Amino acid sequence: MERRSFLKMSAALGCAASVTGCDSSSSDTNVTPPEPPLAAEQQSWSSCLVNCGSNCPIKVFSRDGVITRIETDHETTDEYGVNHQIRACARGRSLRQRTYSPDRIKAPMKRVGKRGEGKFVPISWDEAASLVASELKRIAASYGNKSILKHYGTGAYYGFSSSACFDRILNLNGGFLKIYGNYSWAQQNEAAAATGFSSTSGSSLTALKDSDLFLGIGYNPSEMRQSGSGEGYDFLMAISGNPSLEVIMVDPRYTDSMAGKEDQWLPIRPGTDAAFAEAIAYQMISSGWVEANSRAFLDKYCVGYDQASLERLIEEFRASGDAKKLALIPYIDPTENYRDYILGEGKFVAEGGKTPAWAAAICGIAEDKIKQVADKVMAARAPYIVTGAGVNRHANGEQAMRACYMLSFLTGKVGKPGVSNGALPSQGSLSRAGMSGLANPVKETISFFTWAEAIVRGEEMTARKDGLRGTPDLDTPLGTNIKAVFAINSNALINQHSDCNGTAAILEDESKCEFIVVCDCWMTPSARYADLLLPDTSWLESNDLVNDSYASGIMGYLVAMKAAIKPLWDCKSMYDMCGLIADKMGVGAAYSEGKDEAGWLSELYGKTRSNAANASAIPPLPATYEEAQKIGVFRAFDATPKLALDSYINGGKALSTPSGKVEIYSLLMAQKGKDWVFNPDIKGDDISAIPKYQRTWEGYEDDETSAEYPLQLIGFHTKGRTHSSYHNVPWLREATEDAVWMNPVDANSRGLANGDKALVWSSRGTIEVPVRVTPRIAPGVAALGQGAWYKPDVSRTGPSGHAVDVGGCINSLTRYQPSPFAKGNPQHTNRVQISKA
Ligand SMILES: Nc1nc2c(c(=O)[nH]1)N[C@H]1C(S)=C(S)[C@@H](COP(=O)(O)OP(=O)(O)OC[C@H]3O[C@@H](n4cnc5c(=O)[nH]c(N)nc54)[C@H](O)[C@@H]3O)O[C@H]1N2
Ligand SMILES: Nc1nc2c(c(=O)[nH]1)N[C@H]1C(S)=C(S)[C@@H](COP(=O)(O)OP(=O)(O)OC[C@H]3O[C@@H](n4cnc5c(=O)[nH]c(N)nc54)[C@H](O)[C@@H]3O)O[C@H]1N2
Ligand code: SF4
Ligand SMILES: [Mo]
Repeated sequence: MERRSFLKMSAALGCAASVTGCDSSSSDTNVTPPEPPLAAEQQSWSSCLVNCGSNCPIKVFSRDGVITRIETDHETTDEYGVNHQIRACARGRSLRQRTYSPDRIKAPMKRVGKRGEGKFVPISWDEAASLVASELKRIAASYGNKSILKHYGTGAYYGFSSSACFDRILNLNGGFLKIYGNYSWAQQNEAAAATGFSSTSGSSLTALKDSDLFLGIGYNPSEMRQSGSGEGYDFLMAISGNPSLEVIMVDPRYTDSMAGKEDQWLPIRPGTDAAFAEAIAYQMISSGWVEANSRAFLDKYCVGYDQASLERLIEEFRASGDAKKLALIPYIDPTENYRDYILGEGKFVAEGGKTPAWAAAICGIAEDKIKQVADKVMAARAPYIVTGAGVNRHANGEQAMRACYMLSFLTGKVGKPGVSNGALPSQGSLSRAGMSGLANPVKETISFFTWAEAIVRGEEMTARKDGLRGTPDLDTPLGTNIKAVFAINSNALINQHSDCNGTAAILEDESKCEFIVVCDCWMTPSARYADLLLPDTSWLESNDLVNDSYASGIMGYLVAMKAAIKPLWDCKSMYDMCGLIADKMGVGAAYSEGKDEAGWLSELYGKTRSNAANASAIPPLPATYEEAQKIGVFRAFDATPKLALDSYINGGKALSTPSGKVEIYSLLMAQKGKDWVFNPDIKGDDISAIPKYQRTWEGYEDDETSAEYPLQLIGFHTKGRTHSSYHNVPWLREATEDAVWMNPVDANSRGLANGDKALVWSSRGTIEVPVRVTPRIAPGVAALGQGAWYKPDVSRTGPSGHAVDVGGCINSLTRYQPSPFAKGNPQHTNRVQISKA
């Protein structure tokens, strides 16, 4: 019965997927005529667990084992700040189509062709589990556990049946190589920590009610936090609730976060925010404003503003007798201070001051506009500045973020109502208990971004050269290349990592990495590079307990998910598949701790329910998980404004920097800048203790590449996908155009009109995409939504000398070049040329 209705369902979906070829009024014989309902419709709660920062609840209707329709949360009276609805965006609402997508991986599969060719044969779960168990044993014995990598992957924010199940089996095998950092925030996390806070510790958006100036730099919550209760909605409510707030947005693109809601859009050249920020600082300092208004704040709460500040720090460290502090003294150079750098004084005389005229020539924002912004920042009673992660995903994103963070501190008002610290706004959350991945005996970690390099030269990678962590000293190498990769809910094996063509070449060499496991639901570009494919159940087939995720806006929530349908085909949950592998490894009992899915869910629910942090949930969490599944959604909204650095400025609690203060002069950066080695051939590959605008490879000022590749290309996070997730949903491909944005000036000079097919190429690859000619992008800059699926057409060679990627994946163009401090991904720093295809 179930199979019969599913087949019927597929026919109906096939029709929906190709709207143009399917006319309901015609005599199309492929359409199965509707039949009377077979059974009553059931309703259950699921959740969209993609990495957009929210986990929106999804209401799933099914009949006779088949999903019939999807609705969103509309359970409440939708009063903002009280019980507003957590409505899913277009992506979540397309989950029925995604669940029944024809490219679902339906059974475990083993590679038969060459790696990357995409040829597989189905195998049994028994064979799949045995293969993983034996390969784990073999590779650990031959190369050591450090050679087994669990790769970055963010496709499914499950609570319990998550990729942590793989951590368990890998740890029960003696451990694995872990990664630090992430593709989202690598540079900004390090930049913020070096300065003295977390990159998500900004004042909450409810604090905007007390502000009079909002300066958003690369901040686009309307597109990247789309949930009905997400940051985009909080932002809209905050700015519309404060009509006297002036909103200035700095972005190469005119984003949906503007769309008429801004007072001013300043189109900036990518990678030049530091120059813009420094010119504002120049105005603030050279006019005497800082001396008169914020000098006392800088002296009390920060180190490194001027020479005297650093001299005092040396004295203080000397007097402390603390060995760690004493060891840092040689790294403190008082002549290398922020004030002198900005004004072009002291050792910076030859460089000159960072004047608005200097910055304008770099960042493309006119000198008088920069001066106006500086005047507004100085005049504001409560300036709220936020720097988005688009600024961090650049060649020297660390410096760019730090340069922008400085502006808030120069005002001397951080800690006051309505003021923030430049970081992303704090969010609300309910917390849920999760399953432990068990202890990992391997101590070394590599930057998430350097994994493919570690397949080639992990052996010799060190802390000093490659930012390795967990080694005894700067020069002890990792000692092994990566020999096995587990890519679990990850498309970063190729699609989301930089330089697809370069990565493909590394992965295709089967002598290098010997075993690649991909666990996914769909046949993605990364899945093609697997040796073994493990088909996971999708969210709508799963029971789980999830919270709002990590950036869901001020509203916190929990969703008690209940499988709407049984696992499709031969798919298994990660918990169950890893259970089979654990059995083959002979560690089944240690893996499961004697619990099945229901046992785990009930235990985790119990812990979640007794967590005092969830006491504000509405409705209150009932006694059992089964009861919670009937209710589905629990929410909490705390409207009390959270202020950035409140506990430090207003509460006297020291920061976690070596000085305990906000470090304008970062001691850790000073230390690593001196101790680590950098490549002098790579422009901008060094670490400076004070934030500095830097010329970087393929930046606006890179004259080595500007003639051949005259356009700067940035990626952005598009509404049509979450990264590569949801790319295979035809409805979304129709709803959101994937086209490269070009300014009319750049398009006209190339004879390109709206909708024309164009080739975009860098030295790393060529893609083919349509053109969108729009004044919403700065001249000289092109922009492309990231995440489209890499699809090289080997029958065509592009101007770069590579097969043309007709899928239009931006990572066919991006460069693999770890940033200096975080060793992070500079995926928005690219130079390209574009011509008619
Ligand atoms: N050029 C460029 N590249 C970028 C970025 C950029 O801005 N520009 N952004 C970067 C950022 S910020 C990030 S976070 C990364 C994201 O990179 P990834 O973490 O790889 O994110 P996704 O592309 O969403 O891929 C997630 C994978 O999980 C799979 N998946 C979804 N649901 C499930 C499930 O239930 N079970 C299993 N097993 N698998 C599932 C999806 O099919 C998909 O293959 O990309 C980075 N790459
Ligand atoms: N719809 C949707 N939402 C998402 C995601 C998605 O893929 N799709 N991904 C999620 C994830 S994992 C993450 S990490 C976040 C990413 O969120 P962000 O990192 O904030 O997203 P981006 O689109 O990369 O960048 C934000 C803005 O910065 C701008 N920008 C790029 N370079 C520069 C620059 O040099 N200077 C300035 N001033 N602006 C610049 C871009 O034009 C863009 O408007 O989004 C999350 N939300
Ligand atoms: S993609 Fe994000 S905003 Fe959209 S439904 Fe999913 S969780 Fe919600
Ligand atoms: Mo991300």
